Amino acid sequence: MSSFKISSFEEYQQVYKKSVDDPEGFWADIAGTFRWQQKWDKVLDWNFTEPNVKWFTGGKLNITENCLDRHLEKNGNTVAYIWEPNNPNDQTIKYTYRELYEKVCRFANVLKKHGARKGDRVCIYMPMIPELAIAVLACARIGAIHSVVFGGFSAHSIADRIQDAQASLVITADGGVRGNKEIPLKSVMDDALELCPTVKKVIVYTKIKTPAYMQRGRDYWWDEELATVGADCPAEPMDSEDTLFVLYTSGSTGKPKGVLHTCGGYMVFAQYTFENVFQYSQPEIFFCTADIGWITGHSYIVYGPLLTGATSVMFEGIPTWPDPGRFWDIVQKHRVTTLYTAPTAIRSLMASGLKHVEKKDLSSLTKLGSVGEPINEEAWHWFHDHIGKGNCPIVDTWWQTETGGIMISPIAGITPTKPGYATLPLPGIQPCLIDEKGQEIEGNGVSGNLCIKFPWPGMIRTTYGDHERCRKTYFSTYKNMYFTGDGCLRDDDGYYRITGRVDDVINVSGHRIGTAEVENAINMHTGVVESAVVGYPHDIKGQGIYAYVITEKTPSDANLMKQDILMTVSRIIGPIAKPDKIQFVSGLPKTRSGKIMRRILRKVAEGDLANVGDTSTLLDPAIVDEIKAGVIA
Ligand code: 6R9
Repeated sequence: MSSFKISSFEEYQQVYKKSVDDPEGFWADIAGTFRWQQKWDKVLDWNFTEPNVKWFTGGKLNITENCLDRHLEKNGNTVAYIWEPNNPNDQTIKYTYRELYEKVCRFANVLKKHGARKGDRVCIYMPMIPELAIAVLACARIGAIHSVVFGGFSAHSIADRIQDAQASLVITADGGVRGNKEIPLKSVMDDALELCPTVKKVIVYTKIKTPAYMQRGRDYWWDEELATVGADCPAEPMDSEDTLFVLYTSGSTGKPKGVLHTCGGYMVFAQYTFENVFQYSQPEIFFCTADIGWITGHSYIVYGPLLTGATSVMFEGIPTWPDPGRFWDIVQKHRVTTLYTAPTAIRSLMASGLKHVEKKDLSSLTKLGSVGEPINEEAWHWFHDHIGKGNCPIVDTWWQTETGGIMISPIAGITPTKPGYATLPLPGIQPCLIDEKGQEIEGNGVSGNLCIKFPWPGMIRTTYGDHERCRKTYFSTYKNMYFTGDGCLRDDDGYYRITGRVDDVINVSGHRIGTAEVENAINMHTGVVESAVVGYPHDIKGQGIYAYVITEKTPSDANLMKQDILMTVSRIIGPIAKPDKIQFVSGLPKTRSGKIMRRILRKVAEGDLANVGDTSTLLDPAIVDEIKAGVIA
């Protein structure tokens, strides 16, 4: 179908060069392989000062016609999803492209029946079941903007996101199961909805048959509604630059922002990156272990694979249940060829020992992928040797919610790899390293802040409802550059190695968490005066969360107060943001202007007490000794 799959390293180099010399021609060729209702007039319009980025303007399309309709004639009976349930004894479900198409169209009609129209925001809060993908695609079918909220977020977090997006409709389930835990999704959503007057309708899928409160006139059962609508649903014509979705992510400030992606560019980029990086062709079986609540799931469980006509595994559960061999059982059972997972999962499975790997038949695997955080060499080698048996290339893919798809990564089997390196930019991507003064650092064997100097189709267009925030966050640090927030090294071969965030974002088990967000949550707890949160190296999670907390008075039961703080953070954000360590302190190291010196707090949290550096500019240098003395190892 496509004509953009690179097949050798020489070709990569040539195509890369072409993509820099003539970016518009390069992307136009790729875009030409899609189904457009009307061709674009102009490939690209841009400046990074406002910023204003528009791709394929004047073009009309619907991404679901490219994900579904265009496969029907020849590949309608190809399996789109192999759904693996949480409980290995339950039934696997397979949906062909035709079945998926039918389910999407019918559910899209349910959304229409309940008033959803092009441009309306729909919040989706569901477990990892096929209906989640169906809900996402049904929104896209009618031009409604989906905002998927990860099933692990609290009512408070959901409410924030619904309010920010002013969503009018919610799609959820009675509950979900992960491992041996049941999550009462509807009940959490009901708490959120108390704070969300914009939501008029809620569609509820029955998954675990847990009792659910169903408010008359607001809440409707998914299955019952399906029976009331027709099967046909024409795809809404969308402009290239109409919004496809919003996905909230954490930044340096307390409030998560809605990263906004548009229809045409995101579509082109999702398929281009999927097909090239993973070198996908039928009948390979692709398994991305992410949750659709994160960007990785959006681009490489839903859109990228479906646009490509791929067969993917969607997994409801967690890697460690019923035992830490679950991923390998799934690989064996479904003859998975490509496994795309996160370093944190690799490290945790590595820690549980080879006994869970040894008896599994992993011979179907030909390619491996990693995403979400830097992969340490030990984990890389374990993945390579014990899962890939030494003959599967690993693609270490660097990208972000804001980039829409993979940016810097090996092309599987084509780019020579190096442990810990995301290697080289994909054709069409122009990264650069910038020094403190804002100057580009040329040459190799250098490091700096990672920026991108030319637009690509999948990039963020704005932060929902607050364009100024988008400009400030990404386009104001360096002139005419998109700033990623990551530090990066380019070695003597020109290979890129991402070294981690240089802002106040920490990466816990591959999840982005803003330190300010966690601080705000802790500060909401009664008796807390102030707090400061930093990341520290954690063997399994990559980074752990270390919180320094000042209390009004010495807690009578310090342990209980710590538990209470954890409960508060769970309530306000979700369990993923719970600090690993809490240290009560009487003060924080502040400069005379009142700024917290996080550098010092980081050093202490890392256990590097000898190197906290100069403390003479602090308001109260003595506080550092107290903090050092109380450090939690
Ligand atoms: C896709 C995704 C983005 C941040 C990013 C960076 C880190 C992602 C990485 C990586 C090193 C990789 N990150 N992939 N760091 N090597 N291969 O994870 O999006 O959740 O928005 O996180 O994750 O720090 O800036 P998102």
